[in-house]
Amino acid sequence: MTKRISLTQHLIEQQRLHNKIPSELRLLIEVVGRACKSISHAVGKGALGEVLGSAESENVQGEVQKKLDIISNEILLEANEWGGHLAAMASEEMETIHLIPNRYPMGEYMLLFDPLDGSSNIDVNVSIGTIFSVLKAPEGMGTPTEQAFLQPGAKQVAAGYAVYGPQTVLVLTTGDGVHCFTLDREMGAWVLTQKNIQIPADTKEFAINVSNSRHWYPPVSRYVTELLAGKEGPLGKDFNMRWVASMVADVHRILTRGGIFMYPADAREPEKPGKLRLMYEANPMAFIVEQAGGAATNGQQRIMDIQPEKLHQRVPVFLGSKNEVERVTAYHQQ
Ligand code: AHM
Ligand code: MG
Repeated sequence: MTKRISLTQHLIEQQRLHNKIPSELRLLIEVVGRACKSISHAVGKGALGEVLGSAESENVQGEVQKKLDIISNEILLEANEWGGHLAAMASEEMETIHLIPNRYPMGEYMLLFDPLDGSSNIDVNVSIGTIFSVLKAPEGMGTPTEQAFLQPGAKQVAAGYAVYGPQTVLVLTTGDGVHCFTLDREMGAWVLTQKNIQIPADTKEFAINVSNSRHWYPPVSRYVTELLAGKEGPLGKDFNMRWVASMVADVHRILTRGGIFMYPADAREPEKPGKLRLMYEANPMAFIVEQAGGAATNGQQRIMDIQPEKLHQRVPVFLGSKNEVERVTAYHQQ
């Protein structure tokens, strides 16, 4: 049997090699990993745990919250409050930032998360996940403010996601490649199952919600028309299409076999560019995708270079196999 490497061992060895995972950051990643195990457990219970269905409340984006959205948010908050590694947290499910209670020490990191991504898939038993991003608190910050969080994605020190699917996996980067861990459900342990994941630069697979096509702007319409034209069209090859409607699952497929994922802005509500949120969806996924050799843009520029203006700001997203992301980005720039 090949030797199993746990998340802890992997993090310690990475620290020895690259000196980028100080013990507080390691604690943070392990605590998030533990919280993801709890979320995976709650998700896995489904109807038996009475966790399905709506919570009859709305989040700051005006979306109806599911019971599991709230449970997952609580799990991540509780797990991360007491360790002394965090200065503050922010979540898709909370309007304002969450400060560390006074009874606990404050650390130097800031954690952002989408506790349960792909909410529309919870009740239908399709893959969902958790996305997280880690920033450093600005020096001499004092009491954390929303302003302290508004750093471009290039400043992330770690990012990752968990997918709760047929297997539960945790995908992680601290800026030295992308590594994947599979949850051994009997042992309750994260086991390293893939190192240095690379996204192929070319692909024959795309992901976009085509039901919005009548609202698309011309560069996206042009690009998707070319994809659909297949071998006979200007791209000269046939493309397949997949859309899970859970970004975590769509990105995980792209990390596994390549592809391009798009959630563009469209003409419906120009003040809301796209659906996905910059700080806890697009930035962490962009960091992971770039670390795996792919690209991530908003159609105009690298996602990780965008200076955030608001915690819950939305952003158009094009990410995945480099050559296709560059093509659709060039169509926007023309
Ligand atoms: P959520 O965070 O409320 O679950 O919304 C984000 C999700 C993404 O995971 C997914 O790519 C997208 O919404 C799907 O949107 P649509 O239902 O428009 O296809
Ligand atoms: Mg989400």
